[in-house]
Amino acid sequence: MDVHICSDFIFRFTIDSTTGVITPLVQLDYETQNRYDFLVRAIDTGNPRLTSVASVQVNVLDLDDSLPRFVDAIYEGYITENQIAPVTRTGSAVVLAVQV
Ligand SMILES: [Ca+2]
Repeated sequence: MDVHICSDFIFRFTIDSTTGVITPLVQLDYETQNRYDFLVRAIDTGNPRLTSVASVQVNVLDLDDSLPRFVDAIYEGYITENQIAPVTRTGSAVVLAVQV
C-alpha cells in the first residue's frame, strides 16, 4: 500500500505508509500559519489498484515563544500636580497596549 500527501505541503509533512503517522518535516510556527489542510491518498497494490482519499487538518498549537512588544513606541500622559490620580491623555487613562 502506498499512502501519500496530495498538496503543496509535501515539503512540510511526511506520512508513514505503514502506520499512517503524519510528521512535520520543518518547524511549524503558529504566528506564520496555524492550520494546514490537505488530502491524503491511499493506493493499494491490487489489480486494478484501488484508491481512497481522506481530508486532514493539522492545527498548530501556540506556545509563548515571542517577546512581549509594546504596540506604540511612545506613550504620553498628564497628571495634575499635588494629586494622586490616574495618568491621563485628553481626559482618559493612558493604556499601554502590549502584544505577547
Ligand atoms: Ca507563539
